[in-house]
Amino acid sequence: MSAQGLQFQYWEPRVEKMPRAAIEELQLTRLRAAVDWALRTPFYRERLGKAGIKSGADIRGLSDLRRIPFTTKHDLRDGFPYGFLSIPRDDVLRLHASSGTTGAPTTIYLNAADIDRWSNFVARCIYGTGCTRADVFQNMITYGLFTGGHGFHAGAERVGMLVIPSGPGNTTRQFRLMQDFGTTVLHATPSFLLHVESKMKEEGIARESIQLKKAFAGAEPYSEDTRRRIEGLLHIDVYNSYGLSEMNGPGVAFECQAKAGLHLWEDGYIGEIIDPDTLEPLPDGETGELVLSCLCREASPILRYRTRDLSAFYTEPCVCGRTHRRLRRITGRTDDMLIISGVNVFPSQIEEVVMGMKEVGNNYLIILEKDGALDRLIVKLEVGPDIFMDDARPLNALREKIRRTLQAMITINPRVELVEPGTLPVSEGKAKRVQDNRPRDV
Ligand code: DLL
Repeated sequence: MSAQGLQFQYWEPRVEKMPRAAIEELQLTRLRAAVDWALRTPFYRERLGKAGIKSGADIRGLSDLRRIPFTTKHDLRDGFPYGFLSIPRDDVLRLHASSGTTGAPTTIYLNAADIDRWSNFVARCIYGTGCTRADVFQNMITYGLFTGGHGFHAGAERVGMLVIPSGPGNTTRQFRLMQDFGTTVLHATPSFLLHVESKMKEEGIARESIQLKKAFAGAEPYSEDTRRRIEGLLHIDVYNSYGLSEMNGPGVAFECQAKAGLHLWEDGYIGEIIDPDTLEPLPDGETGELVLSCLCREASPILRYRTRDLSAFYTEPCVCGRTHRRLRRITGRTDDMLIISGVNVFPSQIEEVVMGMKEVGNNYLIILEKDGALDRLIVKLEVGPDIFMDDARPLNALREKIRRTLQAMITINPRVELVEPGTLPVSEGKAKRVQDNRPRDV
């Protein structure tokens, strides 16, 4: 099929172009099964029980979704480590955890069927952008507990691409890999892609020496302007990729070649947009908080998860012919979570570290800036009254101790600045502890 001169290709044409009524029927069947899986977890046994849901059969129609209480990140943390596990531990093959947290991370578990379905969703996303087994895929995103590396790795292998598991960082090595193996597709955060571009200039890498055609960019918010900038600078197509660990990771919603919103894979996820204050559902087209239910995971079923991400559903059909509704680019969040170079950080995590140190005074400030294309985190702290500012050695030791402890907690290396007591601004109302000076992206 072709529109706007594009040749669309489908990984699973029957599913991707399924009539709406059939999608909804499938969702209902899968929701009932998901409720049955959920009822095997301590958390949902209690929550769903209170809502009068004792079995999947109690869900009569999709409108009964609203009878299911919301699940929040707090709930997931409270349920750590096994409150959301629905199968015997011996049947679990892997776990992933939300980035940026070490204390009580939100953990999800996957069995063999879960990994298989997740990989298939990612393959569907990748293939839908026109990739084939002839492509060489350089996965410049973090592996480890983060879902981005492993999720894309598996999806790209399933498409049959040659996968280079480079992970992020070390641009010189990244360029070598691109040149040596003829990389055609990149995966990274949008800020790392911008960084790659400026390093390319700096290191004198000629564009003709690499064969890049496209990139998948996600894990953090970015604007249409940023996308165009990356596309223009690197001469590639950039596709927006949305996902979250609680819903497996990447592969939840993705742009097709029309690049006009992200198709939410509605055979795997049910999406709702709600008013974050009244918690009432909003009609298609209106902006609100995205709530997602996972229909494709047995080991950690999560229903009606409040993502805190702000988006809206586009109502008109997509030129690509896919029937799965499209989400508008995520424009922000309804909570205070910061995304620093793709890593999720709550200001409260930083507070926990700094306020736990007796040498630290009462006031601190979290500053976010751009260092070229990359994010920089600066934590500015007043020292306690017993610390002398003119004694450099203990001051340096303290700075280093705070830096190390923070890095261990949030995985990001901050710049720590110490100032005299009483010098940071004190606000009369609510303390304003975060100064996000990164250019507003949306
Ligand atoms: O960031 C999963 C992922 C990996 C997505 C690779 C895409 C590519 P978390 O670490 O749990 O998971 O962070 C999820 O990141 O709730 C959004 O706030 C934000 N986010 C993810 N993708 C986008 C995007 C992964 N394309 C949180 N645009 C989400 C805007 C995004 N925000």
